[in-house]
Amino acid sequence: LAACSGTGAGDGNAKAGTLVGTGTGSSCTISGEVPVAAAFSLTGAAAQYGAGQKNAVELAVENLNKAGGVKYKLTVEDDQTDPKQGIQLFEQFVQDGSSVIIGPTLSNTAMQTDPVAQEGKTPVLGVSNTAEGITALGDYIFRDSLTEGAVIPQTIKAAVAAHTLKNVVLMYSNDDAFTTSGYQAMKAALDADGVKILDTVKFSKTDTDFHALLDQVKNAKPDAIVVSALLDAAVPLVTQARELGITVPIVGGNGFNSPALIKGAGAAAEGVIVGAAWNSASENPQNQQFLKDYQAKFNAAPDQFAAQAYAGMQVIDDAVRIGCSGEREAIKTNLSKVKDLPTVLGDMSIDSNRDAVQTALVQVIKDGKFTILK
Ligand code: 1QQ
Repeated sequence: LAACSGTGAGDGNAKAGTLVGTGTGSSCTISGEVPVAAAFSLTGAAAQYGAGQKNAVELAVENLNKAGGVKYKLTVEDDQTDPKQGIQLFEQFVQDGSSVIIGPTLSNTAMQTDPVAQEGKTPVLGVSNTAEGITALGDYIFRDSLTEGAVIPQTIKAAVAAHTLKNVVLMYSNDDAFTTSGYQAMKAALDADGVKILDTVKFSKTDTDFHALLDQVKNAKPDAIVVSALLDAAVPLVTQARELGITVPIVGGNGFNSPALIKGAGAAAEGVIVGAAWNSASENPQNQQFLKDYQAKFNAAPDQFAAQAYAGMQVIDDAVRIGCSGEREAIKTNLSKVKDLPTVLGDMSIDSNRDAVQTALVQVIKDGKFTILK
């Protein structure tokens, strides 16, 4: 084995009973298994996002465990789309010695769970949290998911350019951390681009009947509707908008980034514009391999949330190998050192705010598929 040439916890020889190994990078060898815990929404309102996340981390661990030198022991639990359940899981993960926590699925849950991990000095990597302020919860909190603030401005610019938008109506559910943050990013981007907001329409994430609100939207005669919503509201909203004869473009935030929108809204989803961290057709060889592996293991195609979850394990593995340590403090220190890591999402870095740095793109739904608009 190569002698450890790095700095930090990986220096020197392995101590018995610890997850500190020898070597760095591909030569890192750690004797014990590194325990990784994930909390995803496998039931409840966000289950359509969580299922693929679980699959993807399982696949990633399976592949990473073949690389040699470092082995991960993965536990995935269901937060039930309920912050209270999420808090219980995080308390359990902190107590049971998990080296790092992945998740939870929703920012709305993360706002309540991440302080538990921060308090318990256990690093967290969010893989789908896009609301402002998540990583500001503490120095143990990281994410590989681009924020609404990072993605929405280029999404709005691309929509404005494609459809010469001058006047829009903004719609959002005001009882969720992610949708509220998305709304703020949308408003700021529209203001910056000189697009007039004719009306701002609020609803609840549990609403499914949008007819009255959409009548109001239709009467305002906007050039587009800009929507910050999760799937359970997004599907009926988009469907009913088309039923009511609203034909203008609909622009969504990260909540729209799911094949479940296309499946649920059918033809009504055509033309929907959404910013994204990943396009399935990316020729990145890692992505091509990921598509193949995922299809073979789960007999289904992955979505953006699955790709981000897979990349999350790649980011954790890089951090572990940088310090050749699976200890909490080392992972916390070394997550910040992940730079230009080739992943299924493309090259990924973690910045000094513990947020993801990665190229975003803008998609439009065409013929039942997410295609690249810009
Ligand atoms: C958040 C999101 C959701 C769409 C993740 C599934 O972006 O809650 O932050």
